[in-house]
Amino acid sequence: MQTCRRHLLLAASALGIGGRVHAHGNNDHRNQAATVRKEQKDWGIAGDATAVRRTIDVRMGDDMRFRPARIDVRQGETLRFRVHNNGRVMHEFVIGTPADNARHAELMAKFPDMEHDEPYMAHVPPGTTGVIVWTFNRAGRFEFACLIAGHYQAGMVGSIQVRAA
Ligand SMILES: [Cu+2]
Repeated sequence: MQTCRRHLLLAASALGIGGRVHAHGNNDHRNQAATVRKEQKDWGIAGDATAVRRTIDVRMGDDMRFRPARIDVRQGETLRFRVHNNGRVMHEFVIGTPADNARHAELMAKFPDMEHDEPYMAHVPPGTTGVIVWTFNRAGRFEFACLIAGHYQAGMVGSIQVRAA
């Protein structure tokens, strides 16, 4: 138990999200994390539903692919992603820089039970749909990825190109 906690803390500090990585079954903390925090990230900031002008449906499958695999955005746009899991196993949709996602995926491979929840990610059980509203206020090339152990490594990654306004 002690070792497990230490690993989670290491994982949390490596992610720079101190205290927001929880062991499975810790529902109290998960509820707290459900409150959307607006924190500027390199790849944007949590968006308001009222600002949404475009909704993008993304499908995820057990073939470890996203459809579409590329999304083009104008800087300043707020998008609603409806993320459908058509597979039989859990998948997730996590927006980030390629470097952040790669680092995060490595941690998920080491600590498969690590829970994480942020406004730029959706964890989608089989046969269900997750929703994210995100504002792309910074231009650049970003990614969406499934960071579940083995999925990212199998190529479950898509690209987001945000064109400068
Ligand atoms: Cu997946």
